Amino acid sequence: MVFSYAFIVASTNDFASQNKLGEGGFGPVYKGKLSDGRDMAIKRLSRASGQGLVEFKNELVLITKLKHTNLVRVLGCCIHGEEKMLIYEYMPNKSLDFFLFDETKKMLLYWMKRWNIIEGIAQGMLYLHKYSRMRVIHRDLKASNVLLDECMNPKISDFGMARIFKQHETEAMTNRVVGTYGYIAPEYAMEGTFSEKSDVFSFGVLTLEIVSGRRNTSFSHYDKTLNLIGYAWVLWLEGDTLELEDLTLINTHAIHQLLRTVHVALLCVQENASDRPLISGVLSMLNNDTMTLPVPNQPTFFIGRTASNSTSEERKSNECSVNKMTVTVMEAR
Ligand SMILES: *[C@@H]1O[C@H](CO)[C@@H](O)[C@H](O)[C@H]1NC(C)=O
Ligand SMILES: *[C@@H]1O[C@H](CO)[C@@H](O)[C@H](O)[C@H]1NC(C)=O
Ligand SMILES: *[C@@H]1O[C@H](CO)[C@@H](O)[C@H](O)[C@H]1NC(C)=O
Ligand SMILES: CC(=O)N[C@H]1CO[C@H](CO)[C@@H](O)[C@@H]1O
Ligand SMILES: CC(=O)N[C@H]1CO[C@H](CO)[C@@H](O)[C@@H]1O
Repeated sequence: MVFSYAFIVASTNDFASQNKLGEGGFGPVYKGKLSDGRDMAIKRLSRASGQGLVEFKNELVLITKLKHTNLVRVLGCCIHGEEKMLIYEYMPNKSLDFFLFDETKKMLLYWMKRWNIIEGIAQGMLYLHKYSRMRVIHRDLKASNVLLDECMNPKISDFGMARIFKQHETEAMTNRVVGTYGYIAPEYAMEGTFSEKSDVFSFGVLTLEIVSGRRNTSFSHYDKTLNLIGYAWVLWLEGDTLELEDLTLINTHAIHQLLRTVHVALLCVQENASDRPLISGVLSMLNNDTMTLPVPNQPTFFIGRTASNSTSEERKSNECSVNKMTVTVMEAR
């Protein structure tokens, strides 16, 4: 559906700042009202992003064909000269990062909610990878791209970087690596190769964030350059996975489920893409308590971006996206 510019301007009170919901990957997002009274979210693509038209059309063509309860629905678009806007269904509870990384709001996400969110994201991905009529690689799965509906069900959004694969295609190369630092798989960051398995990698990072309520960024626990993956791995080796969980109220069944979830996440972030499961495998492992899980190989540890006061030497090595580390703490086992 095409919306008129005049309608959008009226509905957002000329993009008034009090109607601004946030800043997405390609520009600000505003809240407006549909003529039937329902709320809508308007993503106004920034002209400065320089990534306009191609991604816009990409997203539009893709997303209008995709329908799944764990994907956000697009209602239409608006094109006005240079201006391009996407109109989405409105998600009252914002995005996952808004809750997950906030000290008080994260308390609302008790374990069962988190588990439902992880499972829902996996279901949405399974649809993208397998059950939509196309095969879609999202390429930018992260907490801020997971929106929450009024019941806190997850909805994957932001298909601006997604790619459609032909049925026989299993991986593709690109010269322009897009995505978000910290979520992108090593083979994608280094060689530009992306596939279902690079989405699975991002899912693994996201799952560790959801379980721990902590960002992928640096940790001070053992070494401030060790990030979430490294941290989860070290705790897993030490049989200390529960330390990842930031909530105290949890019953025995939930502990079992939580350990299983972290185990599956570690399988997803394995360095060698062929060792990682497909998302269909991820779902069976998450849902079937009796299935034996393979032992994960050591993941690649990303070095977190350090504080701005780091030396330029350090900064240079941090910019290099992939780095292997020896974890000396393993000896403490
Ligand atoms: C990844 O695993 C596959 C299958 O086990 C193996 O053939 C390949 O050499 C491995 N790649 C690397 C870089 O280790
Ligand atoms: C769960 O996994 C076990 C062991 O792999 C398998 O035998 C069983 O059929 C699975 N159950 C379901 C419901 O898929
Ligand atoms: C860098 O900044 C952090 C806090 O922002 C501070 O604790 C640390 O001492 C600083 N390091 C140096 C080398 O200035
Ligand atoms: C946790 C939370 O903020 N939930 C809210 C989600 O949105 C619905 C509808 O706006 C609210 O009623 C919930 O309180
Ligand atoms: C170190 C690292 O990977 N940081 C990234 C974690 O994810 C956020 C997005 O949520 C990125 O902005 C960071 O760069």
